[in-house]
Amino acid sequence: MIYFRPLVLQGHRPQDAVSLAGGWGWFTHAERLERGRPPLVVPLAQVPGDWLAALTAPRAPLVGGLTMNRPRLMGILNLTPDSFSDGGLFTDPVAALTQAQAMHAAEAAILDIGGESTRPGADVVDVATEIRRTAPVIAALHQANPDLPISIDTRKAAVAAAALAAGAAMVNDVSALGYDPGMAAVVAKAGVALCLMHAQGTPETMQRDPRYGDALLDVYDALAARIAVAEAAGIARHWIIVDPGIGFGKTVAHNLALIRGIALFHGLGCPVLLGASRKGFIGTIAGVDDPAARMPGSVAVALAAVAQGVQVLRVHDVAATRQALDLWQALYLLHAQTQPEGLTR
Ligand code: HH2
Repeated sequence: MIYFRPLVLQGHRPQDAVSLAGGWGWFTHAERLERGRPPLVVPLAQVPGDWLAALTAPRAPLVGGLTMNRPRLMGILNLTPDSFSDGGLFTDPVAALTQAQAMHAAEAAILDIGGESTRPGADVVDVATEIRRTAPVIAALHQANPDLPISIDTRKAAVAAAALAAGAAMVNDVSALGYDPGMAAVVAKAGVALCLMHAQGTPETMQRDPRYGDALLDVYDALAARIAVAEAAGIARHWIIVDPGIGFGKTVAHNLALIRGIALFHGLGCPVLLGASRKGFIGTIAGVDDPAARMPGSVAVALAAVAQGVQVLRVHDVAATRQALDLWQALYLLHAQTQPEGLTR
């Protein structure tokens, strides 16, 4: 198979450029990728029509009218005792709601709430515990801020169903419907957004010698297959968002290849989400052990992703990432003649 990764730029654009996914990026060339061959830069005229259509079609709003024509922040709220960076900080519902309000005030467009750590080596949490951790906080948060979309970060159908009943509007499944056979039906019936994240293996074992033929192309193929599974289960494509799953069965080199090439995933025709915040590869490269001290590296990765048209950034440090994005937008987007509607804040 041959793949086409758009070489995304922003700001003043040449006349022959096409918009990436109806958003802020544009491109005039793509990288033609094929297993076993060196990459080749080709002009638009050599990008097949089906790839061009998928790469350029404006994306549907995600949840609650959340348009995908500017970068959006998804604030992370882990209601767990053992998450790798914020474990134990928000197990008290009052602390959780305070943190949620702070992320909302810092302009998180959506909150991702989880009750089970999926860090490498984490144990599975039983359904009742996961529901007890998440559903009451989602209900309280939804009541206080009905306009703030909430995503439930779970692999389990019953947890997703309880969260949706409590007011969540999106399901974030790090197993991409692969863990619980009942998950697809819950999402399809509710008609809500679904994040399909790539993982190789399960959290318990995934970091034991992960291997790929070509990490970028293998993850692309795997996500395409999971989209097909979701669609076959009755989940409309416009509800789906894809995520390469940084750190889920990946070495540092795999993570870097995926982030460097992330614009390829626009070819799947869905919004792209990146969750790199505070993750281990940032600590390894920057030499920072404490996950909470990895904000600067996380922000650097976030900006690299928006420069490739990534629509949703899943982050712990919402205010810091927002500030960086404001400056990035001022430099590269707001001055351009062809800025998308509604970019000005
Ligand atoms: N990463 C984590 C959890 N959920 N969901 C998506 N879509 N993408 C990700 O990269 C992702 C995710 C792991 O990070 P975190 O929630 O901070 O930690 P833990 O799993 O230890 O709770």
